[in-house]
Parts: sequence; C-alpha cells; structure tokens
Amino acid sequence: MTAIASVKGRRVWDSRGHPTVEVEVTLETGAVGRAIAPAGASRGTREAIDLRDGGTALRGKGVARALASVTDTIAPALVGRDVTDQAGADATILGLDTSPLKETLGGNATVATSLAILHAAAADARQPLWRHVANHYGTTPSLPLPEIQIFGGGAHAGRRVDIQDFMIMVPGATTFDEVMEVTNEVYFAAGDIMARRGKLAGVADEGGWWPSFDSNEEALETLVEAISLAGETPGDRVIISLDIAASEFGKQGRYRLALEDREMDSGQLVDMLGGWLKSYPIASIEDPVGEDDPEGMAEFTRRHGADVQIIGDDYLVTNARLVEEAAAAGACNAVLIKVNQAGTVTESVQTFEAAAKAGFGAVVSARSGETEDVSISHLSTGLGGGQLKVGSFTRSERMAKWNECLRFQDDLGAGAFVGGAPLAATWWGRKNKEDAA
Ligand code: 2PG
Ligand code: MG
Repeated sequence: MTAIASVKGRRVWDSRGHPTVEVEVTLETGAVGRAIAPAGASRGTREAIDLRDGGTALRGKGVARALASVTDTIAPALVGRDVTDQAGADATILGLDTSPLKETLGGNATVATSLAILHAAAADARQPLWRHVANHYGTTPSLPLPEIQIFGGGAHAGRRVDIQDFMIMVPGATTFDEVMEVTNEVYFAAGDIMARRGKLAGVADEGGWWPSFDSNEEALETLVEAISLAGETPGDRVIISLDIAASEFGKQGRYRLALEDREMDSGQLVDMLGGWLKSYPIASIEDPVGEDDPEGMAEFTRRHGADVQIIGDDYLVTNARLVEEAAAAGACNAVLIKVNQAGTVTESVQTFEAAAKAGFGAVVSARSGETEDVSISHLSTGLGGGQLKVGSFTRSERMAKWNECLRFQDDLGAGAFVGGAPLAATWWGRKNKEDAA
C-alpha cells in the first residue's frame, strides 16, 4: 500500500479560455499524479454537473466552489488512503456526495480527483498510465480506432449547421500512424474545397472546419468529395461517422433543423437519417435522436442496428445502468465513454464493462472543452479493443491526445492497432464479407 499524502486543487484554463479544475495527488513516496477536468457544451441532462460559481465574473464559470470541494471535503477523506485502491477511493468520493448528479461536490472536482489518483498510482508503479490501467483492470491494451472531426457544427460552431460532428474513421488502415496520415490528407482537402467555394466560416470548437453550408446534407456531399480529393474511395479505407447530437435541436420527439427551416417528428428524423445511411458511406452515428426519445432510438436501432454503429452519448451519459436498460430495450449498440459524464474512473470503467457484457462497442471520448490532459488516450489504450473520439486534427488540446497514442505505438508495436475490429459487427464487417465474396 502507498498512502495518499495530499490532494490539492488548482484553477487552470481550458481550450475555450474558461476556468477549470486541476487536481494534484501526491503520495507518501513522493510520486505525483495530476489531471484536469474537461467541459462539455452539448451536455446530457443526466450527466454529472460541473459546479460553477455563477454571477458575472468569468461569465459565471468560476470554479472556486469546485476547488473548495477538493480542499475542504475530498482531500481530508482521501489523505492516508491506499492509492492503488481506485474503487475504494471513488466510493469514498461518492459517499461524500449522494446527490444524483454530483452537484454538491461538482463533477469537475470529482473527475479531476479520481483521474489524478489513477495517475499517481501509475507514477508510483513507474508505469505509463495505459499499462497501469491494463494491469489494474486485467484488460489487454490496444491502440484505438480514432473518430476524427472534419466539420464542426451544432453547439460547437454557432449552430451554422444543425448536425454537430461530421467525422471520418479509417478502419481500413493497418496502423495508427496511417490513420493520422490519411486524416491529414482528408482534412486539408476539405478545407481546400470549402475555401474555393467560399464556404469556410472559420474553425469550430474542436478544431474542425466551421462551414457555412446551405443544408446539412451539403456537409455530407462535401465530405465525400474531400475523401475522393484525398485520393481515397469513400467507403473503402475511409468511412464517415456522424454525431447528430439530436438533443440539441429536439425535445420530446419534435425536431427543428434551423438551417433548413424544417420541423419534423421522431419518425421523420429517423427516415431522413435512414436516407443518409443509404446515400453515404456512414458506418457510425451518435445520438441520432434526442436523449428523451427512447421510442425513436429503439426504432432507429431496429432498422439500422445490424448495419451501422449507433452510439449513445447524451442518451447513455456513461452510465452502466442506462447501458443495461438500452440493451434490454434494443436501443443503441455502442456507448460513448466520457469520464466527466460519470464523474469518477470507477463508474466509467463499470460502464465500459457493462458495454462489453451487452455486446456494445465503447468509444472513449473527449469533451468540446479540453486541455493538454491526455488521460483519455491512456484509458482507451489501456482498456483495449476500442475507439477514441477526440475532436479534429488541429489544435494542441486535440493533437496532444493523438500524438500520445503514437508514443504508445512505439511501446506496443504497430500491430497493436485495432483497425476495423470495433466495427466488425456492423458496416465494416458486412463490407469485408461482401468484398471477399
Ligand atoms: C459530444 C461532445 C464531443 P460536448 O457531443 O460528443 O464532440 O461534445 O463535449 O460539447 O458534449
Ligand atoms: Mg455527442
């Protein structure tokens, strides 16, 4: 056992320039672990709450109260405890805040602390975090399949397009490095096309191009063109992945696409997206309907669950119980894992395990507000068999996470890349069977 000697909070700043919480855990051996809370903009209503100070200063986003949670409540309960007992430490934190969404301590305070404990344990064992995660949870590490944003929309880009993330995946790559190379070509091809057509409005929150398209489908058409311009056959080595983030433009089964001045009910949205799945090489789709539309999600999954990865983000909020319920209801076939939605490492890993049990895929994900913290690259690699969503292919809070995986590649070997395996049960598996026939 190595005891925790101190737990300290510090105010630092995220990629949007807002304050956030960093926690530093120091052990009796002198080993140190540090982690920073990220922040979402398109948040699920059932995810852990970031505790903010409110008022007018710092746009109400001050974190003095969250830092006070760390100093006054969390630290005294953790000092002296064994750092290798992650589950015990997280249970202690949970015991200090019995509110359903961690609003007493703040999910920003709990997630930074929980991750910092994991980092400290790894540092004490003189191991990279990914290896410590694999040892601790008995998993087989592998390099994840990335999901990388090319266009940003929705709440991350002034709502110029309604759909939030237009991404690519490269399941046909044989190494992680190859994914980076292909993404570079597609990203800049997309920028060239948009600049030529006067459709480039800037760069969105996660580093993707901020488009001024006339319709949501124009983004899909342009993405297909960009993949071709990059010398690829769309749907071959490179496929499209979408985060519809439908909770952002719909409530109670009514959806409004502002860009196209169109209103629709759940059935019409499901039909529209089904049409896109037919017309474009889309292999993964996140939150196709709103978090409060279980009938829509079950219907979408019934129609398309065998052909496409259907990820619950706002819909499942990294909650193991919600994953079990969704599996029982035939809704979704994959879950997004955001540690700050759950609020602790243990709850996130429980969700990862619930996903495996349910036969769901698992995509470890960043938030739209990020920092230099690269914990999620380690978690995704250490837990293995998965996918990693970080945002786009520019800006250091994103690139730090991709670059960290390249370092793991040196240790694990290029062969540790999972490639298209996470999509083997859906589109990619079918495509490969058809190609082989
Ligand atoms: C999402 C994330 C990342 P946010 O919806 O998947 O793209 O966005 O962090 O704003 O919730
Ligand atoms: Mg999402």
